[in-house]
Amino acid sequence: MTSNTCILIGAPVDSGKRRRGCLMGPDAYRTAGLEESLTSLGHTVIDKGNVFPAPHDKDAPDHPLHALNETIGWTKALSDAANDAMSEGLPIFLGGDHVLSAGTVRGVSQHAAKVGRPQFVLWLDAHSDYHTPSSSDSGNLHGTPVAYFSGVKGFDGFPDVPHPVPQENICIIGLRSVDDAERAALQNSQINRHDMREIDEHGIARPLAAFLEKVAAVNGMLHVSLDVDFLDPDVAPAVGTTVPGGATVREAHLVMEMLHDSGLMTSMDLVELNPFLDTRGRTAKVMVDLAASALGRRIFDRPTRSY
Ligand code: HAR
Ligand code: MN
Ligand code: MN
Ligand code: MN
Repeated sequence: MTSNTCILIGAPVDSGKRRRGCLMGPDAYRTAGLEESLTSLGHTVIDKGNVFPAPHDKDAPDHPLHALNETIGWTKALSDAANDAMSEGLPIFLGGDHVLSAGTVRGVSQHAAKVGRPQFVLWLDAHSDYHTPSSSDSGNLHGTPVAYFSGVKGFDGFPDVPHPVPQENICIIGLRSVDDAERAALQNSQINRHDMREIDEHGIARPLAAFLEKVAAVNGMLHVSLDVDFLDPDVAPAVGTTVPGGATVREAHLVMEMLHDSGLMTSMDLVELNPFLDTRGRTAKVMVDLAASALGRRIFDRPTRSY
């Protein structure tokens, strides 16, 4: 196994929705032993502590977009942190809610452009998070990062996106809660999207293997964004937006194991963990185990196979 320098970056973002608690996520991952798990796999681990949002105006409580200014502050700070960390190792962003990926993906894409490689994103989520601020009914910006980093217009006040991730370089797996506006926009896009029905019918390995081949063919950089609600709430209850019918623990591990075998993952987000809703840390532990599988934990070595 190749060993990495893993850069842990706490992103206690809680501004992307109204229900509070994701700000405790980074410490829950630390408490669940993420650093120790990765170290035991032979990696060098550097915990950089937590990021803080860039200075921003106070948010008006009655604004239709919840905590817009704070979210813009996070996007700026995390984009810089991500861009910097990419030259030091493999950053793992400890969320925080999913709006943090507006910043992290913007930052890693800037780095990819600098080194002249295409950026890809694997989005593991029950939701597509493809709203614009104006199409969102909830006003919760954690439902918007995919639109932001792929260059959709309408993110007034946010930093511009000089290197948007091309639609065909994005793959969403796990979908089972997509709003009408998102469905229409996705159907008009080149984004690769796989709902739970497809996974039920064909398994999870097939769409993932096809996507990884595309990344490998062009020596792409791969950012993986793992939302807790990708998993079934029976096994990962600590999330504000539970949607029944999610990935099993084994399906999620297979994704992580295949990612590791591919050697393609260059950065990762762990998002939407709300420790306030957890039972005895079980969701934090599942997420730590998944991150460990993505970084090489295995029972036995096995020959490469095709799907
Ligand atoms: N689509 C819904 C909205 O925009 C729910 C979005 C929920 N997003 C997350 N992350 N929990 O995937 O409000
Ligand atoms: Mn603030
Ligand atoms: Mn999400
Ligand atoms: Mn989600």
